[in-house]
Amino acid sequence: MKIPKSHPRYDSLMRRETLVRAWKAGIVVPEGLIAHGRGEAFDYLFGERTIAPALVAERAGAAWLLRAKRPVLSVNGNVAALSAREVVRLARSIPARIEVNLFHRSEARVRRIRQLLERVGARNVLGERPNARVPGLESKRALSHREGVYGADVVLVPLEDGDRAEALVRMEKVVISVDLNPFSRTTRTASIPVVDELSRALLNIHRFAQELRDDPKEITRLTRTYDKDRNMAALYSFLRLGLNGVRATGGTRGRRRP
Ligand code: PTJ
Repeated sequence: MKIPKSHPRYDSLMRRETLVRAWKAGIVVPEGLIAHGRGEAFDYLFGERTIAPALVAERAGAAWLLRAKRPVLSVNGNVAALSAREVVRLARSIPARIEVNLFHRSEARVRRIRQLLERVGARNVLGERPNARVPGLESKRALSHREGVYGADVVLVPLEDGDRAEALVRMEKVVISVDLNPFSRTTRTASIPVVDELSRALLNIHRFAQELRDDPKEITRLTRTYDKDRNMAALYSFLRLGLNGVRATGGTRGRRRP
């Protein structure tokens, strides 16, 4: 389908088209399309923009990734389809390993996602032939690499399921999630929950990493001062204010119409 550039929600519609194409190519699972719809609904509530508390979490996330000894970015089907280039760029700038780690795992899909990442410049992507299991997880999400998610000290988990986020926190890793659902188990469990749309979040984390890389004092300050509870409280009040604004104005102020 050709989407006119003039459409007020062009970016969002393009993301949907990209995901459908990736589903046809065997990168995304049908469940990934459902997950995306859930994310879109929350993004709409936030006005389809990055809100201030998300920026705070993104900056803290960048600082933790830069400070890490073994940082790892975890990639699933949706993340590969929507943001392969951004993942590779972020991995290079930290630098961090990339591991393909799937909930609906099949070896063929891990291989296809690894190849997609390599086509946009990734090297030594982990995922095939896993050599470790995250303890306490029944799902195939547990399959991982000692040089990857299993051995990481800081791990970025975009569009995660709550079970693995919990298991990784139990392993005492710093878990940075990206999930538009402010109430999901992942968001509630992660050490640094980023409640923002995936592509915007990755761009912002990359930008902050570039800014911070030569500023070790600021990196230390950010890792010491980030306060998850305060950040989430700010996020919930943004959400409340946004909803009150919708009630007061009939839903159009500051928002793009569908
Ligand atoms: O590729 P696989 O097999 O690993 O499967 C990937 C999915 C996403 C299907 C799997 O991890 C899954 O089932 O995830 P959940 O439990 O549905 O959670 C995904 C979360 O991501 C939901 O809370 C959505 O709100 C959120 N989400 C979806 N799209 C975006 C998003 N958050 C930010 N940006 C998005 N574009």
